[in-house]
Amino acid sequence: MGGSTKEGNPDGKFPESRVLIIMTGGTICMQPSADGLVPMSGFLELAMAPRPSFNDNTAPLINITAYTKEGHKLTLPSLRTPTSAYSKHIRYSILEFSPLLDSSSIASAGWTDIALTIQQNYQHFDGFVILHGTDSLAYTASALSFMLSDLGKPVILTGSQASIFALQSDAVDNLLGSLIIAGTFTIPEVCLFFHHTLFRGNRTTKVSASSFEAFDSPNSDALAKVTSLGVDVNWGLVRRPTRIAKFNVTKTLDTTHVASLRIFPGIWPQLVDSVLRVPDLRGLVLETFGMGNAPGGVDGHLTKAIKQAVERGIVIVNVSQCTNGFVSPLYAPGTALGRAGVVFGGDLTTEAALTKLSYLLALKDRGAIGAEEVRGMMEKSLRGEMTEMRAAIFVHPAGVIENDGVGKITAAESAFTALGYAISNGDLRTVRELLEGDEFNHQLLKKADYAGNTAVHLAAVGPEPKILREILLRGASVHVRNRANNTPLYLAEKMVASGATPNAEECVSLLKMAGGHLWLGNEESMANSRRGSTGGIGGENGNGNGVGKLMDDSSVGEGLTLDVETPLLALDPETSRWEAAAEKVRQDHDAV
Ligand code: ASN
Repeated sequence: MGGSTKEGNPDGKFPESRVLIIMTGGTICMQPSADGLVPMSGFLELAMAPRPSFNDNTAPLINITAYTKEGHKLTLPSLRTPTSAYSKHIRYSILEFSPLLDSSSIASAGWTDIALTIQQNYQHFDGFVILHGTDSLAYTASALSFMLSDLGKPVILTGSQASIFALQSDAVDNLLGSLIIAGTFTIPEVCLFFHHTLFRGNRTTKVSASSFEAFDSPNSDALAKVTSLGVDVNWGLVRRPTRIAKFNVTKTLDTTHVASLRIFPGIWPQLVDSVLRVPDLRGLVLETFGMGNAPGGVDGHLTKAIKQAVERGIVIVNVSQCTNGFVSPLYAPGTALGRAGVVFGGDLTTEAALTKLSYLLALKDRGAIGAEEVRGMMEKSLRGEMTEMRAAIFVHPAGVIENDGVGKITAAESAFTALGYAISNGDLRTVRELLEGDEFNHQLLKKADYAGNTAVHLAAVGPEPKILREILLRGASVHVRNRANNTPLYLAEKMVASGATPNAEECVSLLKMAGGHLWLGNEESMANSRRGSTGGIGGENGNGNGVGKLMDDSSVGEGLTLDVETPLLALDPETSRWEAAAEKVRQDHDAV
């Protein structure tokens, strides 16, 4: 088994993951014209296909399925990268928007288009890369972070300062880095990748108009760095789910009733008052000095104008003009603003404050939240966009699990082994004990055994659904696939079919509630294999259910193609089990 060569993986050796690139425009795809630089279509053929780092040329150009934002089926040509440092190819396609934009012209309708496109394609891809101009990139990244709730897969925005067609450009590095991260790491966040650095999108701001180091997230460390040794992910910072819920999209933001205003020395209070009296204005981001101060003090005209606006129901959010630091009512002028009813936005960027306000006002419009909740939620972190002021938590020294010092790996390995045994014994108390406490224990949720099974895989086929629930509520991903390419949901469904555990159905429904889905790419792989050329990845290490040698889930096989060693881990492309599984996938898809 697995001896035949499969399309999309001709060497039969390395898995493929699948990424959808959504092209919205920006310098990255621009070419000179009589009117200056303008975006050009045909990026896959013109910019990516000719470059060996984006096209390994060993696999035929196969068509894959994607969907428009309206849900219309598309058949798109795809390419794949050479094998990455993570022993994986990234297969990708590009869905180009029309018209392509200079990002200075993007508005909330564009954010809606991106969000809906992700939603329509969510089940078909491991991750998403959004190509976008840099001018408004931090706004789009912030907006999407609020629009996409209970996200389980990486969404990475990038662009470049120089066109990919220019001789000296940052485009290839930015795009390749984004593609590899999106196809390799289950980072369930809206991120921005630029100049070898992965940022949380809603923490970013554009800091340079021309330098390749164009973005920074001044109040938050990077989520990952690309170095000569590979991608160094700061897993301690990556957000994880805290509830069991499916991925969902808020389709529109209310950007038409918000504004931002930058205070300056000598600003005319009447001017601020006029802005606050713009008909239908509902929210204002006030960029103040330092830690949140504005001229005038308690009895000043400015403070009075602000107080009256708050009384009229306008939400005014105080953010700092400084790139670094936060606002607080420490000084008298800031305290006066607080007493006037201004909401303190902590260390929010203006981009995040404005889009968050637009998001909350849209929720209020739909009746999902009330006016007081808008104010309350502005001061709380919804997507990691602000630092919440609370007691410092103990974080285990970085890298204890991730790094590969021999003794440390042994400690992590034995902890994961213990977790595996507790799961298979249905021992909820021990599972809790093992996962309780510091960051070190939480890292266990990102670990996998030698067959690539994470704690979620093990719990999905274990005897106790309460354990699965516990693990999901602690932030484990339902999307990681084991070395044989299977999600926890797939394994749980197999258990139901075999009637092996009485509780398997509960596991299936829990996983579905948490956004788990079957892998629709299998259908295409199957169609390819029917056409006679096939490809497999190593399920060769799979041992089924056991807890074997420890691996990091970042290097777990997430490929599209399957190989066989053990029943639960893989399907045989040459038998009818393929057909049965694909039929099941199709039925599931229809039911969605
Ligand atoms: N004006 C361009 C844009 O934002 C700038 C860039 O992408 N570097 O679309």
